[in-house]
Amino acid sequence: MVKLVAAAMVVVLLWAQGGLAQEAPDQTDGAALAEAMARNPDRFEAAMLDLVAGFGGPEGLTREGIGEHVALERAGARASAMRRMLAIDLDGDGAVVRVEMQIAQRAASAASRGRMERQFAATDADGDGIVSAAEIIAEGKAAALRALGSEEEALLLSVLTLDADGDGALTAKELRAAMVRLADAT
Ligand SMILES: [Ca+2]
Ligand SMILES: [Ca+2]
Repeated sequence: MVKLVAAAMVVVLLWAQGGLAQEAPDQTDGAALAEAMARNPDRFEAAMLDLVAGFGGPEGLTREGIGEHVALERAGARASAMRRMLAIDLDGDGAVVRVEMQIAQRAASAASRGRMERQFAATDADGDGIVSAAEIIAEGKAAALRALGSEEEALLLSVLTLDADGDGALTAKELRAAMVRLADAT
C-alpha cells in the first residue's frame, strides 16, 4: 500500500513537472521543431533566413534577436487592435461609449457596422456598455498573443538548437547545414 501511494506521488510529480514545462516559452520539445522543418522545408528555411538577416547580429541570431522579433510582431498586432477602438473614441478620453460607436457606425459601410458591433461587444469584457481604457489595453494584449502565441515563440527559440558550434548565435550557414542534414535524412 505504501509502495502504491509512493508510486502515485511520483506519477503526480512527473505530471506536474510536465505541466510546468509546457508553460515556459523556451521549453518546446525537439519534435515540434523537427515537424515544422519537415512540413515545408523551403518555407521554414526562408522564414528563418529572414529572421537571421533581420534580427541577427554580426555573430548570428541570438535569443535576444528572437525576442525582439516576437516583441515587434506582438506590438504591431496590439497597436492594430487598440487602434480599432481608439479611432472611434470621438472625445478622446481613452474610452469608447456606445454613442461614440453609433456615430462611427453611421459613417461606416453596412458590412463594417456589424463588425464594429462585434468588436465593441468583445472588447467590453465586463459588459457594462463602455469600452474602458483598461479594456482596450487588455484587448491589445490578447491580440498580441493571438498574433504570436507562446507556442510559436517556443518554436522560434528552439531553432537555436541548430546552433552547431554552440556560441549562442545561429548563422545562416548553420541553418542551411541543418536543412541539408534534414534533406539527407529523409
Ligand atoms: Ca470616449
Ligand atoms: Ca466595459
